[in-house]
Amino acid sequence: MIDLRSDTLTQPTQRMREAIYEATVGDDVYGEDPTINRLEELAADMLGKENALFVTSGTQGNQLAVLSYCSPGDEIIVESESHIFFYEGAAISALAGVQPRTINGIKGEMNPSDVRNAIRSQDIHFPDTSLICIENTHNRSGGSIVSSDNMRAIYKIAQQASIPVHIDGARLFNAAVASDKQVQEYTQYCDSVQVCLSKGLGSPVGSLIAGNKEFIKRARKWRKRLGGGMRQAGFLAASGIISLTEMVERLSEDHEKASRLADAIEDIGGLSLLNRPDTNIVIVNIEETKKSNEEFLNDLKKEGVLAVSFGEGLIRLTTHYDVSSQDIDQAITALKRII
Ligand code: TLP
Repeated sequence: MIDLRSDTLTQPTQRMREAIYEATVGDDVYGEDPTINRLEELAADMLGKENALFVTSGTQGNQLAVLSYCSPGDEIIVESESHIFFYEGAAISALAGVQPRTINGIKGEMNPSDVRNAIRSQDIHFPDTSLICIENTHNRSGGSIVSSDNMRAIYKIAQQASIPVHIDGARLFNAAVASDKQVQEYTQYCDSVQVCLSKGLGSPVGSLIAGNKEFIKRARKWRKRLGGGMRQAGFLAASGIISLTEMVERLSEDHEKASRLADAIEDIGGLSLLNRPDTNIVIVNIEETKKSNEEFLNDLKKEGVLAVSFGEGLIRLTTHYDVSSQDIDQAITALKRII
């Protein structure tokens, strides 16, 4: 089976398995896991922030940011198709007690003046705006890159209003590699950032959040409250170190595969792209085929290819480490056959 459902599906590499086997570990709730400490230092350094924290998942990392910055009754500004709003089970409301103020972006980019207008003024009727979130790359727009110019403009507005900015950077390294920029070109325009190790970077589990010391201290406490204080989790961190040191540059291979897949899809009558992919996500509009998403995905599965539904008439194909160039050829053939 060629599994294009998500880049979360990668299996740990041989190097990761060796690092996991050899890891020196300790109790991280006591701060005594040397491998976790090393991963957190490495991440803080790469992301240009004071401190970092190893967390169970991207969702947990995002939620820790919301919990650390906000109080119940606050409002946070999020893009209307962002993961934090769309896919996290309303955790911002269920856990942090905040309400979302959504802004429709274009390919994930919120217009800075829309952000400025959405910030609440002081009025007894209004909630306080306590956080602005940016997702980069933006999953539901097809892994599109939010430009550093857009981020700079939003960050400036946020700073003028003394509101922190959090980046959901589950795939921020994809943005950096695809735009040939250092990841800090993006992270300089935020107060905190979440990056996933378990997507294109191939680790089995884990994310990191990074920010200043005070933020990480608060997030560490929230992580513990949520039961995310792991013990000898250095086995997972060992793989995370391989992700950050050996798996970043190779993301360009995933982008190249997505681009080739997109080229072929553009030539198949009945299929069209939501956007040209900037990175590793290809969203295909199948409406013209007159098949339901379910039918289309079942037909594709019969041809040995897995994809996911991404809304009415849309399916998502995601490239990753465990998808070879030959797999892409086969996926293209499968798409042609089912049309
Ligand atoms: N995204 C998953 C699904 O939840 C949709 C996927 O297969 O793409 N931020 C972004 C932008 C994400 O795409 C995801 C995962 C997360 C956060 C959450 O990460 P995890 O799954 O580690 O909680």
